[in-house]
Amino acid sequence: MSIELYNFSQSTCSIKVRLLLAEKKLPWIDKCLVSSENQHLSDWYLKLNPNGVVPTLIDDGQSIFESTAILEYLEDKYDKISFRPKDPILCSQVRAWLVFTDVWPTPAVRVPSFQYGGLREKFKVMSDQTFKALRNKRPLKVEFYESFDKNHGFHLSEVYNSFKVLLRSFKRMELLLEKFSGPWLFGKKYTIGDIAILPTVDRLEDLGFDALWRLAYPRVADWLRNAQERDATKKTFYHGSRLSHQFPNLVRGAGSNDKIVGKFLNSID
Ligand SMILES: N[C@@H](CCC(=O)N[C@@H](CS)C(=O)NCC(=O)O)C(=O)O
Repeated sequence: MSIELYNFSQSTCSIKVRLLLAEKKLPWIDKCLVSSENQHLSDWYLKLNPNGVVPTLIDDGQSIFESTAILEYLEDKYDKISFRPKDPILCSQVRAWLVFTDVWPTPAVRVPSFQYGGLREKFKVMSDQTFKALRNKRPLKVEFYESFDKNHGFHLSEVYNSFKVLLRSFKRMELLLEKFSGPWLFGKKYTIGDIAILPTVDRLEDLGFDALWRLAYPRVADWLRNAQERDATKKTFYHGSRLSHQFPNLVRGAGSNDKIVGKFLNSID
Protein backbone atom coordinates (compact mmCIF):
# COMPACT_ATOMS: atom_id res chain seq x y z
CA MET A 1 0.00 0.00 0.00
CA SER A 2 1.26 3.45 -0.77
CA ILE A 3 1.49 6.52 1.44
CA GLU A 4 -0.69 9.50 0.49
CA LEU A 5 -0.44 12.95 2.00
CA TYR A 6 -3.23 15.52 1.89
CA ASN A 7 -1.47 18.85 2.23
CA PHE A 8 -1.23 22.45 1.07
CA SER A 9 1.98 23.44 -0.73
CA GLN A 10 2.64 26.38 1.64
CA SER A 11 1.32 24.94 4.92
CA THR A 12 3.96 24.83 7.67
CA CYS A 13 2.36 21.76 9.27
CA SER A 14 2.28 19.98 5.90
CA ILE A 15 5.92 20.92 5.24
CA LYS A 16 6.89 19.31 8.56
CA VAL A 17 5.60 15.96 7.33
CA ARG A 18 6.96 16.40 3.79
CA LEU A 19 10.40 17.08 5.30
CA LEU A 20 10.41 13.80 7.24
CA LEU A 21 9.13 11.80 4.25
CA ALA A 22 11.98 13.27 2.17
CA GLU A 23 14.60 12.65 4.89
CA LYS A 24 13.45 9.03 5.16
CA LYS A 25 13.41 8.74 1.36
CA LEU A 26 9.89 7.28 1.47
CA PRO A 27 7.81 7.37 -1.71
CA TRP A 28 4.42 9.06 -1.31
CA ILE A 29 1.55 10.36 -3.39
CA ASP A 30 1.01 14.11 -3.24
CA LYS A 31 -2.69 14.84 -2.62
CA CYS A 32 -2.09 18.56 -2.78
CA LEU A 33 -5.19 20.62 -1.95
CA VAL A 34 -5.55 24.33 -2.66
CA SER A 35 -6.37 26.23 0.53
CA SER A 36 -8.55 28.83 -1.22
CA GLU A 37 -10.72 26.07 -2.72
CA ASN A 38 -11.64 24.89 0.80
CA GLN A 39 -11.71 21.15 -0.01
CA HIS A 40 -10.34 20.66 3.52
CA LEU A 41 -13.79 21.69 4.79
CA SER A 42 -15.77 19.32 2.57
CA ASP A 43 -17.63 16.33 3.97
CA TRP A 44 -15.35 13.72 2.36
CA TYR A 45 -12.24 15.35 3.88
CA LEU A 46 -13.79 15.80 7.34
CA LYS A 47 -14.29 12.02 7.39
CA LEU A 48 -10.50 11.63 7.03
CA ASN A 49 -9.62 14.45 9.44
CA PRO A 50 -12.42 15.73 11.70
CA ASN A 51 -10.29 18.80 12.56
CA GLY A 52 -10.69 20.15 9.02
CA VAL A 53 -7.01 21.01 8.60
CA VAL A 54 -4.03 19.67 6.70
CA PRO A 55 -1.95 17.52 6.79
CA THR A 56 -3.57 14.09 6.76
CA LEU A 57 -1.50 11.02 5.99
CA ILE A 58 -3.12 7.88 4.60
CA ASP A 59 -1.14 4.68 5.11
CA ASP A 60 -2.46 1.14 4.73
CA GLY A 61 -5.85 2.73 4.21
CA GLN A 62 -5.76 4.35 7.65
CA SER A 63 -6.00 8.07 8.20
CA ILE A 64 -3.42 9.68 10.52
CA PHE A 65 -3.69 13.35 11.44
CA GLU A 66 -1.96 16.01 13.61
CA SER A 67 1.46 16.70 12.10
CA THR A 68 3.38 15.74 15.26
CA ALA A 69 1.45 12.47 15.57
CA ILE A 70 2.30 11.82 11.92
CA LEU A 71 6.03 12.39 12.60
CA GLU A 72 5.91 9.92 15.49
CA TYR A 73 3.93 7.41 13.39
CA LEU A 74 6.49 7.56 10.58
CA GLU A 75 9.29 7.08 13.12
CA ASP A 76 7.48 4.07 14.65
CA LYS A 77 6.65 2.40 11.36
CA TYR A 78 9.55 3.31 9.07
CA ASP A 79 12.60 3.17 11.33
CA LYS A 80 15.30 2.18 8.81
CA ILE A 81 16.51 5.79 8.72
CA SER A 82 15.65 7.23 12.13
CA PHE A 83 15.31 10.82 13.29
CA ARG A 84 14.36 10.10 16.90
CA PRO A 85 17.00 9.40 19.57
CA LYS A 86 17.04 5.87 21.02
CA ASP A 87 18.14 7.09 24.46
CA PRO A 88 14.91 7.45 26.49
CA ILE A 89 16.03 10.64 28.26
CA LEU A 90 17.08 12.39 25.06
CA CYS A 91 13.94 11.11 23.34
CA SER A 92 11.79 12.61 26.13
CA GLN A 93 13.57 15.94 25.62
CA VAL A 94 12.81 15.84 21.91
CA ARG A 95 9.17 15.05 22.74
CA ALA A 96 8.99 17.95 25.19
CA TRP A 97 10.27 20.19 22.38
CA LEU A 98 7.60 18.82 19.99
CA VAL A 99 4.93 19.74 22.53
CA PHE A 100 6.45 23.21 23.05
CA THR A 101 6.53 23.72 19.28
CA ASP A 102 2.87 22.75 18.87
CA VAL A 103 1.70 24.93 21.74
CA TRP A 104 3.75 28.11 21.22
CA PRO A 105 5.57 28.95 17.95
CA THR A 106 3.33 27.01 15.54
CA PRO A 107 0.11 28.90 16.43
CA ALA A 108 2.06 32.17 16.84
CA VAL A 109 3.41 32.17 13.30
CA ARG A 110 -0.15 32.17 11.92
CA VAL A 111 -0.57 35.82 12.88
CA PRO A 112 2.30 37.28 10.79
CA SER A 113 1.52 34.75 8.04
CA PHE A 114 -2.03 36.07 7.75
CA GLN A 115 -1.11 39.70 8.32
CA TYR A 116 1.90 40.04 6.01
CA GLY A 117 1.92 36.82 3.99
CA GLY A 118 -0.85 37.44 1.52
CA LEU A 119 -3.10 34.81 3.08
CA ARG A 120 -5.81 37.34 3.88
CA GLU A 121 -5.90 38.54 0.26
CA LYS A 122 -8.32 35.72 -0.44
CA PHE A 123 -10.65 36.92 2.34
CA LYS A 124 -10.75 40.54 1.17
CA VAL A 125 -12.43 39.52 -2.08
CA MET A 126 -15.01 37.36 -0.30
CA SER A 127 -18.41 38.70 0.70
CA ASP A 128 -18.99 38.99 4.46
CA GLN A 129 -21.59 36.26 4.17
CA THR A 130 -19.29 33.75 2.46
CA PHE A 131 -16.48 34.52 4.91
CA LYS A 132 -18.80 33.94 7.87
CA ALA A 133 -20.20 30.70 6.44
CA LEU A 134 -16.71 29.27 5.82
CA ARG A 135 -15.53 30.44 9.23
CA ASN A 136 -18.41 28.64 10.94
CA LYS A 137 -17.71 25.45 8.95
CA ARG A 138 -14.26 25.15 10.54
CA PRO A 139 -14.36 22.47 13.24
CA LEU A 140 -11.55 24.00 15.35
CA LYS A 141 -10.62 27.40 14.03
CA VAL A 142 -13.78 29.49 14.40
CA GLU A 143 -12.26 31.66 17.16
CA PHE A 144 -9.05 32.18 15.22
CA TYR A 145 -11.03 33.42 12.22
CA GLU A 146 -13.05 35.67 14.55
CA SER A 147 -9.87 37.19 15.97
CA PHE A 148 -9.05 39.27 12.90
CA ASP A 149 -10.91 41.68 10.68
CA LYS A 150 -11.53 40.16 7.26
CA ASN A 151 -10.40 43.34 5.47
CA HIS A 152 -7.82 44.81 7.84
CA GLY A 153 -6.32 41.80 9.58
CA PHE A 154 -5.02 41.71 13.15
CA HIS A 155 -4.64 44.51 15.64
CA LEU A 156 -0.96 45.46 16.11
CA SER A 157 -1.06 44.23 19.72
CA GLU A 158 -1.89 40.71 18.44
CA VAL A 159 1.05 40.85 16.03
CA TYR A 160 3.35 41.95 18.86
CA ASN A 161 2.05 39.18 21.14
CA SER A 162 2.89 36.61 18.50
CA PHE A 163 6.38 38.13 18.09
CA LYS A 164 6.89 37.82 21.87
CA VAL A 165 6.04 34.12 21.75
CA LEU A 166 8.34 33.64 18.77
CA LEU A 167 11.22 35.47 20.50
CA ARG A 168 10.80 33.16 23.48
CA SER A 169 10.96 30.19 21.10
CA PHE A 170 14.21 31.41 19.49
CA LYS A 171 15.72 31.88 22.94
CA ARG A 172 14.83 28.24 23.70
CA MET A 173 16.43 27.13 20.43
CA GLU A 174 19.59 29.11 21.18
CA LEU A 175 19.80 27.46 24.62
CA LEU A 176 19.37 23.97 23.13
CA LEU A 177 22.03 24.65 20.49
CA GLU A 178 24.38 25.79 23.24
CA LYS A 179 23.55 22.92 25.62
CA PHE A 180 24.01 20.14 23.02
CA SER A 181 26.82 22.00 21.15
CA GLY A 182 24.95 21.86 17.80
CA PRO A 183 24.86 21.75 14.91
CA TRP A 184 21.31 20.48 15.54
CA LEU A 185 18.94 21.22 18.41
CA PHE A 186 19.70 17.93 20.17
CA GLY A 187 23.34 17.57 19.18
CA LYS A 188 25.09 15.87 16.30
CA LYS A 189 22.04 14.09 14.90
CA TYR A 190 19.28 15.83 12.99
CA THR A 191 15.97 14.88 14.63
CA ILE A 192 12.22 15.36 14.34
CA GLY A 193 12.81 18.18 16.86
CA ASP A 194 14.62 20.14 14.15
CA ILE A 195 12.06 19.15 11.50
CA ALA A 196 9.12 20.27 13.67
CA ILE A 197 10.31 23.89 13.98
CA LEU A 198 12.07 24.35 10.61
CA PRO A 199 8.95 25.35 8.59
CA THR A 200 8.10 28.03 11.18
CA VAL A 201 11.57 29.60 11.14
CA ASP A 202 11.77 29.39 7.35
CA ARG A 203 8.31 31.05 7.12
CA LEU A 204 9.43 33.96 9.30
CA GLU A 205 12.57 34.44 7.24
CA ASP A 206 10.50 34.35 4.05
CA LEU A 207 8.19 37.01 5.54
CA GLY A 208 11.27 39.14 6.30
CA PHE A 209 11.17 38.84 10.09
CA ASP A 210 14.58 37.17 10.54
CA ALA A 211 15.75 40.17 12.60
CA LEU A 212 13.81 38.47 15.41
CA TRP A 213 16.83 36.14 15.82
CA ARG A 214 19.59 37.41 13.51
CA LEU A 215 21.50 39.46 16.08
CA ALA A 216 20.35 38.10 19.41
CA TYR A 217 20.48 34.39 18.58
CA PRO A 218 23.35 33.70 16.13
CA ARG A 219 23.23 29.93 16.70
CA VAL A 220 19.65 29.92 15.39
CA ALA A 221 20.81 31.72 12.23
CA ASP A 222 23.55 29.08 11.65
CA TRP A 223 21.10 26.26 12.41
CA LEU A 224 18.65 27.61 9.81
CA ARG A 225 21.35 27.88 7.10
CA ASN A 226 22.48 24.29 7.81
CA ALA A 227 18.91 22.95 7.77
CA GLN A 228 18.10 24.79 4.51
CA GLU A 229 21.20 23.22 2.90
CA ARG A 230 19.97 19.66 3.41
CA ASP A 231 18.90 17.87 0.22
CA ALA A 232 15.55 16.87 1.76
CA THR A 233 14.84 20.51 2.69
CA LYS A 234 15.63 21.78 -0.80
CA LYS A 235 13.39 19.10 -2.30
CA THR A 236 10.54 19.85 0.13
CA PHE A 237 10.54 23.62 -0.40
CA TYR A 238 9.78 23.31 -4.12
CA HIS A 239 8.78 26.42 -6.04
CA GLY A 240 5.32 27.42 -4.79
CA SER A 241 5.80 26.28 -1.21
CA ARG A 242 6.99 29.63 0.16
CA LEU A 243 4.68 32.63 0.42
CA SER A 244 7.25 34.72 -1.49
CA HIS A 245 6.68 32.39 -4.46
CA GLN A 246 2.91 32.82 -4.23
CA PHE A 247 2.75 36.54 -3.37
CA PRO A 248 6.01 38.06 -4.73
CA ASN A 249 4.61 41.59 -4.50
CA LEU A 250 3.88 41.26 -0.78
CA VAL A 251 6.46 38.82 0.56
CA ARG A 252 10.09 39.70 -0.10
CA GLY A 253 12.25 37.38 1.98
CA ALA A 254 15.10 37.81 4.46
CA GLY A 255 15.62 41.29 5.89
CA SER A 256 12.60 42.82 4.18
CA ASN A 257 10.71 43.66 7.39
CA ASP A 258 13.60 44.85 9.60
CA LYS A 259 11.76 48.12 10.29
CA ILE A 260 8.71 46.37 11.72
CA VAL A 261 10.92 44.17 13.92
CA GLY A 262 12.90 47.26 15.05
CA LYS A 263 9.69 49.02 16.17
CA PHE A 264 8.55 45.89 17.97
CA LEU A 265 11.89 45.42 19.75
CA ASN A 266 11.84 49.05 20.85
CA SER A 267 8.34 48.58 22.28
CA ILE A 268 9.31 45.80 24.70
CA ASP A 269 11.29 46.05 27.94
N1 LIG B 1 -2.29 20.96 14.94
C1 LIG B 1 -2.50 20.76 13.53
C2 LIG B 1 -2.61 22.11 12.86
C3 LIG B 1 -2.90 21.98 11.38
C4 LIG B 1 -3.22 23.32 10.73
O1 LIG B 1 -3.60 24.29 11.40
N2 LIG B 1 -3.12 23.36 9.41
C5 LIG B 1 -3.41 24.56 8.67
C6 LIG B 1 -2.35 24.78 7.62
S1 LIG B 1 -0.75 24.97 8.35
C7 LIG B 1 -4.76 24.42 7.98
O2 LIG B 1 -5.09 23.36 7.52
N3 LIG B 1 -5.52 25.52 7.90
C8 LIG B 1 -6.78 25.48 7.27
C9 LIG B 1 -7.70 26.59 7.73
O3 LIG B 1 -7.25 27.51 8.42
O4 LIG B 1 -8.86 26.51 7.36
C10 LIG B 1 -1.33 19.93 12.95
O5 LIG B 1 -0.21 20.09 13.43
O6 LIG B 1 -1.57 19.11 12.04
